[in-house]
Amino acid sequence: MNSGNISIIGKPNVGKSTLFNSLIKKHLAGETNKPQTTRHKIDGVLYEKDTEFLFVDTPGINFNIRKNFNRILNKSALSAIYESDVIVHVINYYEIDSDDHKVIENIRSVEIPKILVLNKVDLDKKSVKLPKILSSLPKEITTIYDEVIPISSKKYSNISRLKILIKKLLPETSKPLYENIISNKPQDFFIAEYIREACIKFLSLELPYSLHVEVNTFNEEEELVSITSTIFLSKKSHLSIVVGKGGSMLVKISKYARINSEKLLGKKVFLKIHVKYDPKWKDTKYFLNSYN
Ligand SMILES: Nc1nc2c(ncn2[C@@H]2O[C@H](COP(=O)(O)OP(=O)(O)OP(=O)(O)O)[C@@H](O)[C@H]2O)c(=O)[nH]1
Ligand SMILES: [Mg+2]
Repeated sequence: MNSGNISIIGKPNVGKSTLFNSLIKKHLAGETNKPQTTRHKIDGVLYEKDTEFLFVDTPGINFNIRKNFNRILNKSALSAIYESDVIVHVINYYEIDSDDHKVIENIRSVEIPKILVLNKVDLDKKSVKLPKILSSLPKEITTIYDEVIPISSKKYSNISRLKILIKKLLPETSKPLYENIISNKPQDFFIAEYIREACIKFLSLELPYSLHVEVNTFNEEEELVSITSTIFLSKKSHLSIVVGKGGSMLVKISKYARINSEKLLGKKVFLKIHVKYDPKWKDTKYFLNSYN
């Protein structure tokens, strides 16, 4: 059989998490139209016939490294590259800009098989642009990659073909490495991520980057999982925005997170969310330990 780690990398917002979720056929990673949605490496295991894929979604590599936080995210993404057996580099199909080139510079001399994925081809409604783009890809780029493939993560097109290409590049192993698990991340990590994803989806752009979510208690019974969690905010004025008129925003966030949690856990979920003002959440042990 073939088995190994596949890192999914690229600049922010190109669709890495959407691709990751499409590959593993589960909603594990947050997908939104705002950059820097992913903050942690997230792994997901897929078993298919005689292949075991361990896909790793990573934070978008961001070259505005004046911000300390971006530096932490980049370190997390770049470390995934070195731990992988295959690198999947995702770009928007319609452009290779300077930020994509910077990612290319980071992987150019890494001796691990690489696939260039041109994502979002569904936007090319009449299929006019793609053939031109494929035929005009510069040689200095295509020679870096073992394979180049256009896909649409959102519409699931060419995903099976991508899996075949990955499989060919994975090492052979005598037995499975990750028997019977969905992910190496604990279940409460995903619950916190669903809440954060809902915040990014439903709240204004700058607010989600100034918040953090922790799961405080997680009690699993036979038919019900009871979870309490806290959203930490850096600004006092954000409290009323997150809670909303008569609590309406918090109800919306809670509903989104609960539905996704129930799908993941396969049980009814009771989810209680507290909201707290704490400008120092980036210094908390819980947050910092999450990068170890
Ligand atoms: N039309 C189209 N949109 C897509 C496709 N894949 C992803 N998107 C959209 O692109 C946006 C970004 O998707 P994400 O999966 O969150 O991107 P990401 O690269 O993980 O972003 P970061 O985690 O912020 O680095 C979302 O609005 C997705 O719905 C696709 O194949 N087609
Ligand atoms: Mg992402």
